[in-house]
Amino acid sequence: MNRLSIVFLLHINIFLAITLPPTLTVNTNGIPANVKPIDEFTCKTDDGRFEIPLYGKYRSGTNPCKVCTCTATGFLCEDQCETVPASTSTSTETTTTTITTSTSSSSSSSATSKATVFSTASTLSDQSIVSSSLTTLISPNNGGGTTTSISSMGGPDDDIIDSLCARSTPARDYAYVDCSEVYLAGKRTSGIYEIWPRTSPKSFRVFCDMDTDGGGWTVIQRRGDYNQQSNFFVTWSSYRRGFGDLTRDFWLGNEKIHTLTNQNEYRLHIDMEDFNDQSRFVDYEWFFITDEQTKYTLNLGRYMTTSTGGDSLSYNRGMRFTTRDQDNDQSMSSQCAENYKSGWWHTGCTLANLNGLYLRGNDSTATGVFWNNWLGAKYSLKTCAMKIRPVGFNTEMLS
Ligand SMILES: [Ca+2]
Repeated sequence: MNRLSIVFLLHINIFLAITLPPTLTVNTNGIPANVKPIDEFTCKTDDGRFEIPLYGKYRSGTNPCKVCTCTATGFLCEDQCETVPASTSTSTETTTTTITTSTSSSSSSSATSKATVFSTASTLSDQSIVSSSLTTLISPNNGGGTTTSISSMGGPDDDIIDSLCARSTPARDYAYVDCSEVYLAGKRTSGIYEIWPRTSPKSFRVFCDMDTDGGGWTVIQRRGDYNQQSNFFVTWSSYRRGFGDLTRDFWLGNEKIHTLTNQNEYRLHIDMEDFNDQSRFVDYEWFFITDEQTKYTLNLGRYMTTSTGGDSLSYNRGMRFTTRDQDNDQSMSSQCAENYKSGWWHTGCTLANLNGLYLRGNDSTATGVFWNNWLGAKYSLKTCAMKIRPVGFNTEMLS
């Protein structure tokens, strides 16, 4: 061994002496502690159903306000429903608008709204959380999300993971359960916002209509005369997940619509336009869809007589969702989704086909975007949008 080698080994020994602990810690079971790879460290939830990796987050199904982070010493939980001063909230919001008046009343309205909404939490099942993949909750390496930067919905669920960890700071910005709460928090510009329905295991982006009839609408579907058209004649899994572009035409996704419409009582509003600058709207007193197990069945209140477009949706009441690859309709002889080129709550088959082909006006095939009781089944509309808002929204605004 030459002199150089001896010097080298001496340095290595000095280095190891400095960097390594003198002894390995051993726990009471005789197993060396701290040897478990960090990516295998987990925290088990109280109910024993889930193991959450280190730094992963878990949202309680029984207390939606409680969000827990797995740490080396167990879950560290925080109440994300705390109301922070409105000024703090708006200062961090990238899409904050011109509303500057009555921040205190806005804040209290929001709190009132949330208290009302949460009072129904105990009636909700944990099923939606169980049925969702909790592994998607885990995202120790992600960065912060924004409310406006990403609108595409067609990709994997990964694109909405980012927002989960971002939610913890500041909590209030990501605590809105729908667009009505976004509105009540003072954000009055239509656009894309982050929401987190109470029974959803993760947040996601939606388009909020803050202009129609007082605003606060969460848009669940939209069609329009865009150069680039999304394909609505797609499969069950696409309708479940959602597709399209929130800034253009899209279907929000049956799973998201399910979690949204089961956290509160929602009104359904549909706006429509033809190619002659005529427009109509319809309202249904309430609206929700069931879970995937029961095929996202359409539950629909009465048609409101103040509507102008005619009642073309009551015919589909109580129907299961049908897509090109899953026939849940009432017709024994035909596949309604195939016949009408849409995913819809087909009966046998339908008077409304808002997810049909985008055919621009008259078409003889009755496969377009139609609302039969306005322009018939052989006129494909220029625009339509389906949107929901809590039934008590106006009352809350006045209180
Ligand atoms: Ca059939």
